[in-house]
Amino acid sequence: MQARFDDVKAMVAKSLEGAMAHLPKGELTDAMRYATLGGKRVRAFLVMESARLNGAEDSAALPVAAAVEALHAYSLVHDDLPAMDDDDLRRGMPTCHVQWSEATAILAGDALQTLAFQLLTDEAIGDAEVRLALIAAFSKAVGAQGMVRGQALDIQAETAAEPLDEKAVIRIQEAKTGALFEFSAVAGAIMAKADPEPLRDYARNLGLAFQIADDILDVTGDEAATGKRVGKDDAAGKATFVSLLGLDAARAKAERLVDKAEAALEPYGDAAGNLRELARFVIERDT
Ligand code: GRG
Repeated sequence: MQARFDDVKAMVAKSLEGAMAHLPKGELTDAMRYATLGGKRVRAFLVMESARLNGAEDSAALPVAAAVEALHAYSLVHDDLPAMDDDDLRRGMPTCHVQWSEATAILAGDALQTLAFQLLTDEAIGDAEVRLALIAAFSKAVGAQGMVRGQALDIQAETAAEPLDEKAVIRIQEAKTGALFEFSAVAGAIMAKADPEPLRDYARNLGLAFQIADDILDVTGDEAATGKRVGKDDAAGKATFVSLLGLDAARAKAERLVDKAEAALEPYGDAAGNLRELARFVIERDT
C-alpha cells in the first residue's frame, strides 16, 4: 500500500499544482496553494483505489482525487477560522488565516471549493453523464445535506444545554467527515457506472473509525506529532467518542468498525488489499 500511497500523493500534488498554475499571481493563489500542501491524502487514495477496483484508469480518476483534496483543504481552512474552531496550527504549519489574514483565508477556502467543482468537469474523467453524476453526488456530500450541515450541527452542539449522546455524535460525524469519505470511496463506481454499495458500506465504517481515531489522537497524541493545537473543538464538555465511551471502548469500537469495513470489500477479493490496509492504517496512525 505504501508505494501506491506515495504515488497517489505525488500525482495529486502535481494535479493540484497544475490546476492552480494558471491562476493570477498574488496572495489569494499563494494561500490556496499553501492550504493544499501536506495532508495524508486519505480521501485521494480512496478515490484512486475505488477507480482502480472498478477498472478506471489513474489518469481519469486523478482530477476527481484532486477535487476531493481541494474541497477538503477548503473545509480545513474554514474550520480553523476564529469564527469556527479558532486553530493556529494545521498540518504542523500556521493555519491559513494566521499565515495570511482572515479575509484571505475565507477567500482561499471559497476559491478552493470552486476549483474542486471545476476539476470535476475535466473531460479526462469520462463522458458528460459520468461527470454530471459525480458533480451531483459531490454536491450532496459536501453541501447542506452533508459536510456543511455536519459542521453546522457540530457548532450548535457547542451551546446545547446537554452534552450529546453517542447517536447524535455519530449523526454529526456521518455528515461532517463521513459524507466526503463516502463520496471518495464510491467515486470509482460512479465513473464505471457500477454498483457503489459495497464501497459505500466500506466508507461508512471507515469514516466512523477514522473519526474515533481522531478523537483518540486528540487525547493521546502529542502536539508535535499530530500538528494539532487545542482549539474550540477540543473544549472541555464537548462530547466525543472518547468522552462518551472511554479510551478502551472507543478503541474497541474503532476495531469493530475496521473489521466491518474490511468485510464490505469481500466482492472485490484480493484486488481490494490496499483498501483493507488503509482501514487498518486509519486506526493505527499517529497523525
Ligand atoms: C468549515 C464547512 C466546513 C466544514 C468543516 C471536515 C471538517 C468540516 C472539519 C474538520 C474538523 C476536524 C479536524 C475533524 C476531525 C476529522 C478530520 C476531518 C480530520 C482532518 O482530516 P485528515 O486527518 O487531514 O485527513 P489531513 O491533514 O491528513 O488531510
